[in-house]
Amino acid sequence: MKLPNFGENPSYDCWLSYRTIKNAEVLKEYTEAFSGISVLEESLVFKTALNELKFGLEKILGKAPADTADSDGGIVLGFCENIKSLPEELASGVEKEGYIVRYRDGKTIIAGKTDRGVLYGVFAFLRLLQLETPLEKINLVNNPANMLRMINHWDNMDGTIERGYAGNSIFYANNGFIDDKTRVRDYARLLASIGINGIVINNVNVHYHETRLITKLYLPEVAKLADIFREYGITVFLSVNFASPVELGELPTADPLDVRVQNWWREKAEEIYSYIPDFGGFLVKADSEYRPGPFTYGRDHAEGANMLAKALEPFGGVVIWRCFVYNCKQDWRDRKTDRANAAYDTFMPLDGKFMDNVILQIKNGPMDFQVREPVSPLFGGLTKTNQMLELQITQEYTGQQKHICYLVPQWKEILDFDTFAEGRGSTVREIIAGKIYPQKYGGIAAVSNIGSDLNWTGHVLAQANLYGYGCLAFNPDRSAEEITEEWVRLTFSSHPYVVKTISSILLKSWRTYENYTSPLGIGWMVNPGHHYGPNVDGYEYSPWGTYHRADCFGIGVDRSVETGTGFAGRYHKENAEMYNNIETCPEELLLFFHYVPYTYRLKSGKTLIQHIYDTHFEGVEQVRKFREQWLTLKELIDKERFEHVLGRLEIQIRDAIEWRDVINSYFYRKSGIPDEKGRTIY
Ligand code: GCW
Repeated sequence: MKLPNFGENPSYDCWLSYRTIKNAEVLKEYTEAFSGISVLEESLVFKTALNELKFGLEKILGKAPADTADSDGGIVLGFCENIKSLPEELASGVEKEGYIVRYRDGKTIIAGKTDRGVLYGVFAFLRLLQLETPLEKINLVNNPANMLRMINHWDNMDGTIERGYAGNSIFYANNGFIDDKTRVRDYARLLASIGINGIVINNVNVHYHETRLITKLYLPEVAKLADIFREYGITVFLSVNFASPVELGELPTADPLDVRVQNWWREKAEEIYSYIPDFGGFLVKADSEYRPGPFTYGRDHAEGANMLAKALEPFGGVVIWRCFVYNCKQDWRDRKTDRANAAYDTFMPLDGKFMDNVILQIKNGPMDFQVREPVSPLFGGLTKTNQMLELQITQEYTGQQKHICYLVPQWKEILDFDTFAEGRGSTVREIIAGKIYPQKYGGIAAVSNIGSDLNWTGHVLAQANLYGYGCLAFNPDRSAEEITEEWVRLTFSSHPYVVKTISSILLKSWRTYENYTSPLGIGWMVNPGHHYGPNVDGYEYSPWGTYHRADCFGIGVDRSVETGTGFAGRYHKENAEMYNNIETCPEELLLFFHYVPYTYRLKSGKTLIQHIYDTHFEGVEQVRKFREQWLTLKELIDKERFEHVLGRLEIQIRDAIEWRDVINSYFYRKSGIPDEKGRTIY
């Protein structure tokens, strides 16, 4: 397949389309103001920054800038300390990887403390131009809130992507690496433009071939990828198999306390760093969903993680250790064991036992990326351990990029969630940024939603999830509305009607998806294996409704302290009391925390069963409305993306109807209570 160059295909360009400014006045003003560039430093990333700046300016202004900026009309690109005209009080506000972009009296400064900062500054500057920002408003100081802003790939070397909905891997095919790296470079560019600074390039489920990524068979190839990402200020990490020494046939054990194992990993680290001197470190999924781990040897997760951390320490590498640990073989008759408790109960006793180059990566909720979950109580629970938040951009349980489900509003809620760990204001975003408890490393990671599809994300509107993730990772204070509007303007156009219409669809889409799928925090209810489509008892680890516990009287899981699994009690007092009590529990999580009779009256005055029926009917109507709204954009956006989204909406309507009917009929049969409105429930 011949790839388009940037600027040739709007689906491929994503938010970097760089359309030439049509407004003659603005164009004239900009052309005068940004006629030349001078560069004060030299480095790999600086070179990228300069190239990006030239490329973007030429597209947006329709004219290449000159290589000088001696007089007015110049852009100066450099480190803060080397730019004499930059007032000290401004320069001192810029932190590592932050930037300043400022137009003043005919001169523009794009500066940072590091070359990554300058690169981010360039992309921010180009965004401001694309948004036709008045010159006097070109004045930004931005520092990333999170130290690590990562993307995790669940790519396998056979070219498939676990939970990938946008084609195949752009890194691998046929158990090897793809030679043509054009796509990788374009991807690095997209990621750098939103401030991503780390990438894990293989699946956390490390199979036969990927186990060999850390051997000389593949390290030269990994190094080639690292070379490309490095140009864009992105550090490469690998997921590793905890049992590597055994699976590579080199040792009889992978016991972390065995000296042979420790030495093996130390030598392995040395070997990896000889290929990739700035290698980031390992991501590890251990003792989870049949992956090997320290439990095999009677060791705990701190012992496992620290062994790897010790090996990486001399080289400045880190171990990112996932907390997604639970027993997938739970007996359905066992009503006390609760998967929601698993990560908390495994890791809380280990708080403070990890080395300082270990970071625990915690999924946002205690279960698994459902459309609605409470925040994991490990946030605010752990006080002496580096921690990172893990989100899922790929829409495993949220419509698999066939449905529009814009997740930025969900992520905002998670980041803004107050744990009360140190009183009011102990939000998740403050915790992962290391502001509540000091931590050497911290930040945020998310599972990628991109693949080899020409439009990257399968559904064009799913590009907004990747964009929004990057924005929030850099600056979680930004509002969902602002990010959304910006994305639409960069990606489609600044036409007010287009901006209003697409933003409105995106911002309503999460709630809409929730309406026709899973009510009030109950989750799951999907087909086994691929997790698409409605099946109330279907999820593979939840036979006979282990996770929803619906019977003829009611539905929901009692997670209260007194009569339930006790999960509600894992939170700090304010939240524990709120969740524990059915009266104060937020309704959107009611069934997550409580078993509730179908006849229970919600705050709306409706019974629970009527609420289930109504929201499912409503969800379908909302998707139909999305389609109507989309149709009005026909003359205002390009044909290709118009038709594409329309096609996806048709699928979404069809599947939303199926969801509605399967869920409603299931609960009608269980409860025996008819719909008050007399609608047909199949
Ligand atoms: O949600 C589950 C997914 C698995 C995934 C696992 C995890 C990579 O269904 O496909 O494995 O989570 O996060 O490890």
